[in-house]
Amino acid sequence: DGTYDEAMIEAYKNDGVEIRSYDDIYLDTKRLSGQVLVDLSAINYAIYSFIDCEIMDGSNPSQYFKSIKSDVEIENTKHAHLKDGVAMTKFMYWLKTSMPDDATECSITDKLLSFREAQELFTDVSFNTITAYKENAALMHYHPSHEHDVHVKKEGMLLIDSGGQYLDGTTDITRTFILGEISGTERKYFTYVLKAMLKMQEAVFLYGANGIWIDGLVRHELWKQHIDFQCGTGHGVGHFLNVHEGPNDIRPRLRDPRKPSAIQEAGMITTDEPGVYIEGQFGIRLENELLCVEDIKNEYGQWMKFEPLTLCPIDLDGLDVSLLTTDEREALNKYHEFVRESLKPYLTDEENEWLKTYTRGI
Ligand SMILES: [Mn+2]
Repeated sequence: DGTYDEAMIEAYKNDGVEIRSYDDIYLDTKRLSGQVLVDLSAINYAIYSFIDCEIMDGSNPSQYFKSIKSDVEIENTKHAHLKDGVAMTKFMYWLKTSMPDDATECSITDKLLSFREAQELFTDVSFNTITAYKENAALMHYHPSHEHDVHVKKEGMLLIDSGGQYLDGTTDITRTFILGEISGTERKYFTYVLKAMLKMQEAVFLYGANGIWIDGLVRHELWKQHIDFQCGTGHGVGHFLNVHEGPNDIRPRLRDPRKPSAIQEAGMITTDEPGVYIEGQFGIRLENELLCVEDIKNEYGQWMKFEPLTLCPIDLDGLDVSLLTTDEREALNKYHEFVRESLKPYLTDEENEWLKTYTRGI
């Protein structure tokens, strides 16, 4: 109908794709014959009722192909994470050293945005930033609002779940920052959340492990303490696309009982984001994005592991180091060394000096 660019239509035609008018789908659906693959959880009833042949219910295979990133996408994504890490770490330095006394959830959100905007190829946030102070962080999908802006003081915890869309990749990161005094309970739970996050980041598993298996591994760290959280542990992330992308969910049960939990494949990018939410008191969440890669292969099969992509310190001010095992301390130190060395060329001398303290070995 003339709303499409001619060159685009031509390019699609060369790839065997024909552009049709939007409403043609209903009559075209009626003309289908033989067997058709339909994702019954993703179509409307009108389309369903027009199908007059055998239906095979299943996911669109393109979802799976898309979730396995190409070498170029992986290289670009790493670059996007480097820039996002520079922005997040400069922001953390500001938060820890220069946050003004009249700071609010909204003013802090704007400040974080300004650090992302300074990065090349930044286009927008990848979702509305969740900046949640103290008990607001216990509400899982909280967003700050100008109508009810909240004063942020130099005490307690501040949870920020945010991300950026860059032309070379999409990011999603959560950090819980310690702004001053916190209670012993908060410190204990902060440390348990870190233990759970490290479980996935450090996981080694035989090829074939799916999202339910990995969820159990992570959640067990919290279940040992008889605490749980009412959401998934992780999700796939698109490449300059949706910040939530299937099928590589990490969650305790299937979203749709007809779709099996996806197996982790090399090249998938998945978030690792356990949390603890205590109503009326506080919320703690830590989130890194992980790239699934092949480990060694031996007589047991192909071993798999994860590489962290996210580059920002975990706030050591929230930790009770005595609750960590030697392995956990080594894993955190290894991650912090990776953060420090990766970001070093892009930070000022003052920021690097500060970063040394916040990535120190524990
Ligand atoms: Mn996420």
